[in-house]
Amino acid sequence: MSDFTPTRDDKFTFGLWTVGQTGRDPFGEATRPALGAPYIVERLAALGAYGVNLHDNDLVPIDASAQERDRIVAEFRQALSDHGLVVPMATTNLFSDPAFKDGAFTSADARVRAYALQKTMRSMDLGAELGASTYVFWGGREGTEVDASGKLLDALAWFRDSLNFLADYSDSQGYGFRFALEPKPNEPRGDIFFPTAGSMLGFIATLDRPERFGVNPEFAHDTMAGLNFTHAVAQIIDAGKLFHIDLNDQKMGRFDQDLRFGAENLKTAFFLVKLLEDSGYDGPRHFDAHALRTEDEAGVWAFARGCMRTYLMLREKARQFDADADIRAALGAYRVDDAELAELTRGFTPEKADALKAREFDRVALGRRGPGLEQLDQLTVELLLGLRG
Ligand code: GLT
Ligand code: MN
Ligand code: MN
Repeated sequence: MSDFTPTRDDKFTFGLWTVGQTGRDPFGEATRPALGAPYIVERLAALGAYGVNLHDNDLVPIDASAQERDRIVAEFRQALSDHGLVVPMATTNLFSDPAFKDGAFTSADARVRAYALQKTMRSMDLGAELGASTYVFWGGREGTEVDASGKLLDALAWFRDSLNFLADYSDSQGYGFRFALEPKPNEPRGDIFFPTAGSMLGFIATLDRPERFGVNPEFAHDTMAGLNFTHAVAQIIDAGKLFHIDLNDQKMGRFDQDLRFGAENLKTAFFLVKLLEDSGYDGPRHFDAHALRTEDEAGVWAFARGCMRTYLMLREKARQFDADADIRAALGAYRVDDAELAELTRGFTPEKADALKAREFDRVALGRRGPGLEQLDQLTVELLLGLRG
């Protein structure tokens, strides 16, 4: 039995911006010092992480000279190779600079849209140089407060044009990126375009090369809006579009809290881990979260260790769930299989339709059956509380 210490094989990753977060929020200044990127690499490696992800400006300041950029990147690459970490994912900061205050790819100003493309191409160059294979787009500023702007349909078209352009850029450079689009309903904009996984999936189908694009769902983003994150991830997996995932936690209906994984909704986290493991998803488990503002540096590493330990503990619980005889019996009783009906209802033929229409069902008996879900759920709670052997 594991002692829940992660190894590289668990593929846990953190963004430079996550453990590097200094506690700044809209109401208060930083509460802990910034950490250098090479130091973050060293500490994450010691904790058993697999990789580190970044925005361009997490590593290279937006106004750095070419020489400064090359020096910073060389030092970072040295740290990665010294400590055996990889960079599986890269992304662009298209939200912090005032130039992007009314959107990047969806700005009403053609100059901002062009600058966003330029910045993203340069950031893709950096990601490719660091070996990243996944490229995330989180459109934090792609939205509105004022729909009198009248740009809703234009914004969708501008966003599509930009992604098509960048997919072709990736091909022209031989980067081979898989792009992962990250939905969020609001914050920092009043309303962000593409608020849910389903809206991203619908949009991806309209791109020139939809096979290059998938989704990067985030636990907190669906939970903020009162949605069931595990259901969203199931739909993304079903569509073959789970290219990356952001794990964290969140109270429903609040500002984006980015809490430690499992800190708030343990049962949902359990079913999410079970779904990921059962599905065979083999990409990074990325923690897009940060330590509470109350914490010092020790609290940051306790946070990072906690994210990974909780994932591993829930993975162990998922194995126990599958092996538990009472749970297996409850699940067996819940599902009713019928080979003849399965044949009749799969693959339309006029004969099957006629046979089905002629079939007698005991509707009242169907409605009378108790599926045993209360018992199944209680067994799950007891398992999670460690009270089932
Ligand atoms: C920012 C945001 C996240 C995104 C990151 C990638 S940046 O922290 O809150 O959800 O995944 O751009
Ligand atoms: Mn995220
Ligand atoms: Mn978030």
